Amino acid sequence: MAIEFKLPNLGEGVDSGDVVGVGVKPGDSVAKGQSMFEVETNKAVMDVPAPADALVVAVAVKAGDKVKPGQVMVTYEPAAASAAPSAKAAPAPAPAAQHPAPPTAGGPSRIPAESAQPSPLAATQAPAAPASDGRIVPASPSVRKFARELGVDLARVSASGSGGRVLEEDIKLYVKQALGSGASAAGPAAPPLPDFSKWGAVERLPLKGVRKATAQGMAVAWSQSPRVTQFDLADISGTEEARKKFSDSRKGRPGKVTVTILAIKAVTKVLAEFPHFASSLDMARGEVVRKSYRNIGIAVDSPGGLMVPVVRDTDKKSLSELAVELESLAEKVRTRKISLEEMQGGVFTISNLGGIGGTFFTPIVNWPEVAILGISKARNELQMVDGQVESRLMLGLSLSYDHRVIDGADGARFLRRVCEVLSNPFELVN
Ligand code: CAO
Repeated sequence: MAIEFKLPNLGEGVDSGDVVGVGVKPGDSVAKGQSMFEVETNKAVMDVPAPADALVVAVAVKAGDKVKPGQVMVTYEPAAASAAPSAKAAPAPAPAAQHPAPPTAGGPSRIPAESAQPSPLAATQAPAAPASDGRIVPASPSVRKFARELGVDLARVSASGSGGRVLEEDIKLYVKQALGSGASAAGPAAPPLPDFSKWGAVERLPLKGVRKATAQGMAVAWSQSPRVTQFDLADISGTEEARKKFSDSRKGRPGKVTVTILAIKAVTKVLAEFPHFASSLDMARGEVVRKSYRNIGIAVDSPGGLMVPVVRDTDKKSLSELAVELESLAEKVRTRKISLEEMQGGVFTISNLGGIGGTFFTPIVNWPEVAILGISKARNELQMVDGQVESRLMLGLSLSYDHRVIDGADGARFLRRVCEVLSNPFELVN
């Protein structure tokens, strides 16, 4: 009996992807776990593995197709049913022609898409359809029906019932919140564009992958977070001297302690004094969600686009441990090996453009966080110190924050403290 294999869950918040590689054709034998497709989502390229030893009967998608979880990818017969001999390994999917060349010889990141529960094979006759993230969300049949009628994905609803059950009130709250947010993920509809070709030649490039995710994420962040940006200057002359000495003493060892690492330390320290900067606002419930863990996202520029991997437990790590972790995460971003999990769970973000230049900028809060620190290039400036003009190394800092949660005075105090900590090597390591 032929079985339809449907695309499993692609990860939290990922509702579609582009097929960039097809590694099977009708008549192929595949082994369980063997990669059949490569699907590029807004975060990474994922392998879609075979769910069982099987004989491929038909392939329902081709390179370039947009696919969604639950969509039929192949029809197959289980190896036993088709009396196929033990499946042999087929070649890995060839990247489609339009897939951009990977930045390194290692190739694009391949993250196996997790199987939907209870099993992707049960897709045609699943008793209770799993939520979009593949989980079976506990809810009564009437609540399920209610969600279906409103087109609500249960996986996205915060459950307040016992044992994680979603209640009807939870769905109403979710809908209220969604309506309250006004704009769609891509922002409010913009007026139609003029016909640019009237003025000269134009080229239209598809908006996809990381670029598309960035466009959507920024529109959400911009519309959701009424923000203010505060600027300040940190005198890092002494710290930079200490950093250089420390770096020289560690030459050749992994984990370079850079300005970004010092900023992670400083922000972590100041978050302990201003815990509401590590929160999120739940307007629907009328609550501020305060997080006591300290995971800091770092904006990383890469050929694949801007990504924000998260350095974990920054309050428990030394400068060199943070440096080793950031080096590894930045490398994974640049070689497209970063996983979704490694880009989730941040409470605050740092964006350092100092390697490129500029004085100040206005970073966009990485919603649902409430604050982000932008770092510009440190430069020598003449400053008055104890009545004398001196050349000091000054680092331009820009703190954007969500004014619904943070008042201007606290924004200024927070940033001043970051400057103080960054200016004093003893405060940094204490
Ligand atoms: N001012 C002066 N010097 C700086 C600096 C700054 N703001 N930031 C870094 N430097 C120094 C470092 O201390 C290091 O000095 P040494 O060579 O003397 O040790 C040198 O520049 C190289 O640093 P780096 O850039 O390799 O490492 P980093 O840890 O500072 O930064 C990372 C890592 C991942 C943040 C960076 O490589 C990057 O991708 N930056 C871009 C972030 C971005 O795109 N932001 C925009 C987001 S919004 O569109």
